[in-house]
Amino acid sequence: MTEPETMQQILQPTSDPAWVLSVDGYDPLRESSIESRFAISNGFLGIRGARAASRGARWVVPARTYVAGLFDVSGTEHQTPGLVPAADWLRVRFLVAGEPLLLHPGDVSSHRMTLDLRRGALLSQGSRLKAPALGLHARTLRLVSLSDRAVGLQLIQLEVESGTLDVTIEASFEGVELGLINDRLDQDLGVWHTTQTGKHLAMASEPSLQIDGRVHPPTALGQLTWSWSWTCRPGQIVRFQRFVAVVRSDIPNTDPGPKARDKLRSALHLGWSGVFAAHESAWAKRWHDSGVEVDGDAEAQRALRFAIYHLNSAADPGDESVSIGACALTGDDYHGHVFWDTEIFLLPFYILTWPAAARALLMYRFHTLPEARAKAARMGWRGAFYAWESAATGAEMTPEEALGPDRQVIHILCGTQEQHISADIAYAVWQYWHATGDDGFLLGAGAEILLETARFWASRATPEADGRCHIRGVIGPDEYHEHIDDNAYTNVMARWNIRRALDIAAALRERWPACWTTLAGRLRLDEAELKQWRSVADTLIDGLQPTTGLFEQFGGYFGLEDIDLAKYAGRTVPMDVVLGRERTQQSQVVKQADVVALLGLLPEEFKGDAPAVNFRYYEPRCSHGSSLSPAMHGLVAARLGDTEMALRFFHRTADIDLADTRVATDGGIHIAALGGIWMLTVLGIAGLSLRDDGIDIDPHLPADWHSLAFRVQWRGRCLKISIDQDRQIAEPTLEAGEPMMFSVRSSRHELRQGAGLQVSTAHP
Ligand code: IFM
Repeated sequence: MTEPETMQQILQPTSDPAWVLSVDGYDPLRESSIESRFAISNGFLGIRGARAASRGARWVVPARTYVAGLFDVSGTEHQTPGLVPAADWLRVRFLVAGEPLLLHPGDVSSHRMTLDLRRGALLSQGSRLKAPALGLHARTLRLVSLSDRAVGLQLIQLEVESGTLDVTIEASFEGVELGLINDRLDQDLGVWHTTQTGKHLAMASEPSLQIDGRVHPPTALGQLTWSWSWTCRPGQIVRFQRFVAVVRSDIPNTDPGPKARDKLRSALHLGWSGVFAAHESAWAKRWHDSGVEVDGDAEAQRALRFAIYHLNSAADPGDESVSIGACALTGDDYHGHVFWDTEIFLLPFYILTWPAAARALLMYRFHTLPEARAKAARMGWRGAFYAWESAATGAEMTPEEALGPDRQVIHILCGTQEQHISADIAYAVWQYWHATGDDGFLLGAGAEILLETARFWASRATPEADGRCHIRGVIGPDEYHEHIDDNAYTNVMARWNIRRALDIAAALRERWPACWTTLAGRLRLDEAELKQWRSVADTLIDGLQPTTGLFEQFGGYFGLEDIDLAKYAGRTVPMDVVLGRERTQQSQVVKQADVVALLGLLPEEFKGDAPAVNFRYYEPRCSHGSSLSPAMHGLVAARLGDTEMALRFFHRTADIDLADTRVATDGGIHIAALGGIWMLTVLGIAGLSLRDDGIDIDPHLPADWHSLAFRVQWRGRCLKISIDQDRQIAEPTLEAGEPMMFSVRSSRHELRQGAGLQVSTAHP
């Protein structure tokens, strides 16, 4: 932004429909899902898209505000520690002649709420608030700054259309007593702490009001409350602006209040236009680095924009003490807990478009290693067994029980049996290092994660009479089958984890011997143990049937009841509800990509025609009972060249959060599915894979996609890749960094800055 924009301009959403998501009117049944979808976030602060006009006595309904890492046990509702919402700092009440303005459905019929994906802002406009003798036209904007993540901004502009009346605007915080314990409430600052986790939160705020360009001082002040009274007249333009600065401290007995005030002061110094400009340019940089352009399929383009918007909103490269929960900062579902979703479905996006964010997410796993070690030790194993559900410290957060659809208590075994999480984290560590060449990370953190997770597997797998090692009593990604033996996904990922750890041990010894001596000494790792790891990896059973090339999902799977899922097409509930838990467990019905996920992550483990053989076997048996599932299937279908099926899975994934039919969005968006859309597109449809000396693509564009273009970062280089289906060429451009290799399948080329390259994508 070169010229400072006027507030009028900023309150105007972009007119390009490809960059916005809009909703008109008010439908109480859809409100919760809209709030999730229209959430704004910067990875530190997340605010649900509660609309600016409600039917209640308040003008602004409470907008749940989440602060990354603010975990606590919240009251009596449930004892699982979860994210506790902070106070809603956006509250505004409008009083006409002393009475709160009540809105009725008809009053907000012209109301339009718009999520501006390009600028990362939520806008509303067109509300005609009609009190008995007053007509107002309102426009609003809210954002949480991507430039300074502590800062939020709210703007409201009112145009008085009719009526001369005494009015009051009251700005306050809602929920100051909710969830957190109040340390102090000053006029402009609140400080709270959590009940059990020793965290502190401070929120400092300053609103102001201008009438026809002149500052109107508050007529009354209270604790985090400001009000302005005046006589409103037709033609008046009233502008309200509010800044908030939020600071979390994880150090017990500290007061983050002064820091929040400092942050607020800096924001006030910049002013709303300065805050907006910095935020907008931070978003422009993210879109430059991570945007994906599809020509020829507007719906797919919209789905990608929406996905990339939320992915960019979810991460904070500046905070290594937090990771991204299953719903990011957009809702209460899963209590803000972190699952394998982050490493397997989100990290590919961050590694290739935002390495600093990827690094911070992996450092969170490094900082939570002590809890992972403690969990392994508690269960009688060695090394690091990460929490299936992780929060602030990395301690296991998976609830032990839940109520099933029939109100029966179900014992949840994932916290002890869904062990593949340790290999998933090791996988992401390796992918990050391989893609970025960040040796500092490897030496300071990554190697230790790889070694400790490998040590876990080597202690977890048991040699048996058949001369093979087995891993019994686990749950794979397909959570319908519990307490199973030798899950192919788990075992092959575990074997891969051990082998990569051995590679790293060898690399450290050769290239960084002093570092190896220190690390091996600290971990008490000797040659005999490395030898035992090698033997476990070499003898670990993997379920591969040499005659067919099929991996058996787990021991005994092929003997289970084979149910034709096509007969259940059109069902509205998950398959385990249709069949009941017991029958599902005795069947081959799969909840989500399991062997297919293995194929997506480690295609090199599938030789010859095994990729197609396994996909054809497992795809019809998958009921997609998890939002993670369709994208992984789409990725594999695309790589296998089944572009139509890939596109069907693309749209199915996009519908999870964008279609109005999915009530499950009420509790937050499904960030893994959104990461999956990017993976499906870049790793599947473009067929991007990383080599030791560069990047390879193998494109399979859907018929309507004339072209596909995106950027990736690889070992300090920035690369733009455009694939033109009509001309059957790929045009890679090296925008920054040293020469590298670029291949379309087996056609290899050196890529240099400033030297254009066109490579045929035609299949022979
Ligand atoms: O991690 C997933 C799991 O694979 C299926 N149930 C939901 C979790 C959170 O998204």
